[in-house]
Amino acid sequence: SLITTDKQRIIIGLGQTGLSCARYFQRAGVRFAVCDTREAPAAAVSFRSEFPGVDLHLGELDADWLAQAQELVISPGIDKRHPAIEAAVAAGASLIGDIDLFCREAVAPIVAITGSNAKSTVTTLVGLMAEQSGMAVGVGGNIGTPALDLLMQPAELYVLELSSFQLETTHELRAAAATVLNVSPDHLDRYTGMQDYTLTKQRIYRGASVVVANRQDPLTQPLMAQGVEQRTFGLNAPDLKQYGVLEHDGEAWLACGLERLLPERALKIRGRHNLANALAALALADAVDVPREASLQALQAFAGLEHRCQWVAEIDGVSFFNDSKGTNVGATLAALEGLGATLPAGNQLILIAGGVGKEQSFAGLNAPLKRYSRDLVLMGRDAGLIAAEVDGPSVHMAASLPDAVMRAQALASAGDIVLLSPACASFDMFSGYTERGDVFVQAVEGIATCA
Ligand code: UMA
Ligand code: ADP
Repeated sequence: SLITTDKQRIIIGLGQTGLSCARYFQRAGVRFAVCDTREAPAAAVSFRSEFPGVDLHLGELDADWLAQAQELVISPGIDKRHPAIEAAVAAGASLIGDIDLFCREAVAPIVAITGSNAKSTVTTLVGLMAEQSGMAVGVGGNIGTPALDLLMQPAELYVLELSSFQLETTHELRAAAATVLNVSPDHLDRYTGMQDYTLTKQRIYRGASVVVANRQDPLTQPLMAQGVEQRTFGLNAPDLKQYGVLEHDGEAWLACGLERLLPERALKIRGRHNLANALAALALADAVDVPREASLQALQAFAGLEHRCQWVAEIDGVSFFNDSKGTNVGATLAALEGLGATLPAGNQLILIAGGVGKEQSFAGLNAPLKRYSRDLVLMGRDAGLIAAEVDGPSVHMAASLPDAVMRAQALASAGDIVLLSPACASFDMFSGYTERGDVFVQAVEGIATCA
């Protein structure tokens, strides 16, 4: 009927995603409106000048208005359990995300990457591998450029980092290759529990041609039997056609089946966890026919992303590492184990952690802390919660991150490592993990100048 055909799309959320959806609908000549639960989202002013005449509703969501839409396109930062959204859906509105819109349009094959940790590292690597081979590749999603904006450039391949928030509203991705890299507790404030969170991550496998799973993490293995080609990666020796690590002449090699590809020392990225990341990227690139030669070249050239186990300075023999992107226990575990394994005998790793704990249990940190740390420096809102769960190292409470750096430096001796890997979100003290990492680097550089 006339009434249904005249229905508009409503974009919920005026952030990066909402803006990319608005640009997409405008290009497609589709009628749409936008709303945001905030009274004054930062993008409102520029939105009004870029999209004059488009309806923009700010503040409290109105279920009746939402229910009239043909489709609701929800941003990842909004919980779809919002009462007004649930009411609109119950009244018949369909709920989709920007990734659904992207999949309707994208012609080139998609490599889709999720996981609790290492998403950005693996996404960047696969993008660099494809680029090295001369392919026109669009890299985006949770890592930064909203997926729909990638459609504005010609591409032979898309590499998408997808968060669990984005996957919640993704219905049929049909990726050429999809992976869940690892699953450990994160964002549990948005999910009813680990099962809910894991199932959300596994939505990435829907309709995939090749599934890449982590042999050492059962939660990454597709739960539904679906007859798709499965490849695996892991830090143990691989079966035929699988990706893993082979020991040869006392050295660890990246390998595919029995074929040795690169020795560990040829990589610039450090730590065992980065071997797993390299293997996952290779498996994905192989699955979409990026020439192996180009992939291995890109892998050797990659020095890692900022704020991920990044070496900052060595002062009086003490090495400082910035892992501000370690925003959950799983990430901090990987950083502790990855760097701890490189400590000279008798030396310790002093961890700086704390912030917003996102309802995680911190008990998992105890094993590596017992092995590698005599001192632990805590800061931020949930420092007390962490202190209550760890036993082993002496706990030192810091008033700020620069204070934490000073305390850590005072405790450290030559050969030790000081690692910022908070296992927490940063929003109690900083605008985000980038600012937190920058403050850490500044504090370390301050010490370096005094030293
Ligand atoms: N918000 C409201 N009301 C609204 C809409 C948003 O309060 O109506 C709040 C959200 O709760 C959130 C903020 O506004 O605090 C931003 O939310 P958004 O959905 O508008 O975010 P975008 O600007 O569209 O950015 C999103 C991703 N952000 C989130 O998932 C929170 C970006 O990932 C992503 O780069 C971008 O889309 C492009 O795809 C950021 C992120 O923090 C880096 N991701 C989380 C993570 O990595 O852990 C999942
Ligand atoms: P994401 O995009 O998923 O947050 P990043 O590549 O930005 O992932 O890395 C985030 C953090 O995860 C890093 O700071 C590091 O501490 C940790 N990390 C890196 N690789 C792994 C891995 N294979 N397993 C667990 N944690 C990892």
